[in-house]
Parts: sequence; structure tokens; C-alpha cells
Amino acid sequence: MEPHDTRRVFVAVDLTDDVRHGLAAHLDAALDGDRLPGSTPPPVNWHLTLRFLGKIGQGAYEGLLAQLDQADLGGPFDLQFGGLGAFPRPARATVLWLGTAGGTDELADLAIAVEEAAVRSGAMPEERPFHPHVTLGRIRPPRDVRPLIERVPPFPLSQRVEAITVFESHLGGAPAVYEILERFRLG
Ligand code: 3AM
Repeated sequence: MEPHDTRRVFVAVDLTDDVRHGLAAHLDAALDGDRLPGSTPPPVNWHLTLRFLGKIGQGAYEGLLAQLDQADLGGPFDLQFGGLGAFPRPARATVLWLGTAGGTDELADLAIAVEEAAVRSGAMPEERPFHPHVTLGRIRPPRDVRPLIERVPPFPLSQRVEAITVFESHLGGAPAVYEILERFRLG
């Protein structure tokens, strides 16, 4: 893509292809021909956001990379996925997501390390608590997804988290395009 001075950036744990395929199959099997409500990002866009930076300039971007490079991100760990959930609440959901069931403490520590790197690079501190999730749907108007959440059993796969990824989010098309900018290895 073309070089530019500002980028819409977020830092995330990318899912492995096995997890993407497994999760798509798991949802298909549980839904038995029905679709998820709202708009579902394509599996290639599934990820677990650690920190959304928003639109940042070249200097801030380079500062972020330098801070992530120096950060103690901890070592690799196993991330286990869980069941579905929803923001702000299942009875009136606007975001449908897949949660985590293991490796959650390591993930929270990783999010703290990324947050510290972001703030050291000049970003405003994140006010919202970290809630690890993989977004599977954006729902407008809000819907009651409690029956759906009951219907989909916990997703049994896990993955080894060995790196974090800095993405640029290209909006404008549907779906958004998430371009990999950099990866930082754990450990
Ligand atoms: O990982 P998810 O899908 O939950 O919702 C956006 C997406 O999160 C979130 O950043 C991720 C990549 O686009 N995002 C977008 N705008 C945001 C904002 N203003 C935001 N998160 C916080 N504040």
C-alpha cells in the first residue's frame, strides 16, 4: 500500500490459520445453516486487540515501534479460547465476540506491556479496562443474543502466542482491510 503520514493503527494478537478455520467450522456446525447476527468480519480479519491507537502520525508511529521493540513483552504462552459473549451485554448486544478461557493472565500482562509502550511513545492512556475478545459481529440495532450464546459451545482450540502484530486498519471498503505493519516476538 502507498506510504503516508498518518495511519490508523492497532496492536493485536493475530490468530493462526488453524484457529481461523477451526472457529469458522465450529460456528457453522453450531449454527446449523443460520448466520451470526449483524455484520461478521471475514475470518482473515479476526484478531484479538491489545491496544487501539487510532490515527497517528509518522513520528508517533516510529516512537511506538521503538517502544515495542524495547518492551518486556514476556514469553510465549498458550491461549485457549472460550465461548461467545457480547458488549455491552448479551440482552442488548452491539458487539458479539469470542472470549478466552486460558492464558488470560498472560494476555492481560501483555496488554499492560503494550499499553506502557504506547504511553511512553506519547499515546493517551487507555481509560477502558482490557477485555480480551475476538470480535465476531457488529450488530445494529442492538439485539438479544442470549439464545445464540447458549447455542454455541465453547470453542475448544488453543494457540501458542509467540508474537504481537501492529496492524494498519484501512477503512472505507467493506470489510476493512487490516494490513500487517510489524511483528514483535515474545521472549
Ligand atoms: O478488536 P476489535 O474488533 O474489538 O473496534 C475496533 C477493533 O476492535 C477497535 O480497534 C479494533 C481494530 O479496528 N476500535 C476502532 N475504533 C476504536 C476506538 N475509537 C476502537 N477501539 C477503541 N476506540
